[in-house]
Amino acid sequence: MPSEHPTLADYLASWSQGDPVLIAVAETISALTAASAELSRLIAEGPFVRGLGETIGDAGGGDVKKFLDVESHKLFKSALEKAPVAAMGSEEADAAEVLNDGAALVVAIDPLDGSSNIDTNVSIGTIFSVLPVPDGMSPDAALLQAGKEQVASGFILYGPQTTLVVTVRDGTHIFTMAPDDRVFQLTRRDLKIAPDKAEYAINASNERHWPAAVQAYMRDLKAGRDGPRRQDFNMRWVGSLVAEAYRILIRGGIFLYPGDARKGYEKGRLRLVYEAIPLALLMSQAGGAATDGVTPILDIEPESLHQRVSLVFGPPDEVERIAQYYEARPGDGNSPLFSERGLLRG
Ligand code: FBP
Repeated sequence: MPSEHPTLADYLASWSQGDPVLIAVAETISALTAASAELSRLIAEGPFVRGLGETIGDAGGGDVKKFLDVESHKLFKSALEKAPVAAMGSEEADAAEVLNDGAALVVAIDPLDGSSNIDTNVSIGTIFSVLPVPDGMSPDAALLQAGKEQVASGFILYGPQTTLVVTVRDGTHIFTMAPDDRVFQLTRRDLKIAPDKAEYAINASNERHWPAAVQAYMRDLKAGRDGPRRQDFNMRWVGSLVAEAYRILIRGGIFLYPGDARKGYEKGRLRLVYEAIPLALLMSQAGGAATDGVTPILDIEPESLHQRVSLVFGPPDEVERIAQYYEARPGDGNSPLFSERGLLRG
């Protein structure tokens, strides 16, 4: 009798069906999750490992580099060296790193998202995007393909449970790591984002810097049942993108990290290639949507590995509603494609 909770390995084997390209994707996901199981153990050791949450440098643009950021990068790099991966583009390295010449895939990765939360014992995670290397394309260029070209993406959440949220373009599924044998097992198949949860996630301390479109949208949400939405909204802000994404996949709600008027935040805070793009595929496979406020994240052609982007995700109707606020304020949009879409629509 098939198990109620098939393992990740079983799921990937039955999905890949002996196809060499799909087997390469499966091997890559297995390598990533094996490293994540090790990382989860290291995180759980917390105060027993000297300096785990220690800041060891400034990564620029409001980011600090912690000991655990560097350790996570090393763990994933050494795991991917043994997978069919030509290059890895990581938040923790300035340029893409070559792994296996001629291999079929590349991986973009944020080895440890939410690292400002390490020492507060709050959920953190690893986000990854798997892309093909088309014939004649260099691995560097392959890392900068639009998100719609991804063959797989996912994140591992190190929280009360260690959980993998993954898509191989066959729905978005959750695998939970069993505490005894540390094997990932399918615990939720084919997630679908709830369309109408009245909950938002945004760092409200930046309100005065937001574009007028976001200020107007948020004013309408906060007006609750006395405002145009005619219902009260709840707020959550964990400060770990992976935790917000997980909550929204599980119970709905909307996430915004818009570009704003602060120096260095004009294009937002989050990274396009290894944060927004993989999350956007997970969202779309779960019936949701992700944009930079206006343009679908999966359609954006990245220009550089560490590029920042405004990010909005959640149920499609709410994401579209936010686009309308931007469109109602021409010139206020932070998206370079704002006027293009306006023109297209016109
Ligand atoms: P890192 O990738 O450097 O960990 O930073 C990303 C992040 O921590 C996200 O997880 C989170 O959504 C955001 O920054 C929080 O930013 P802020 O502190 O401005 O609210």
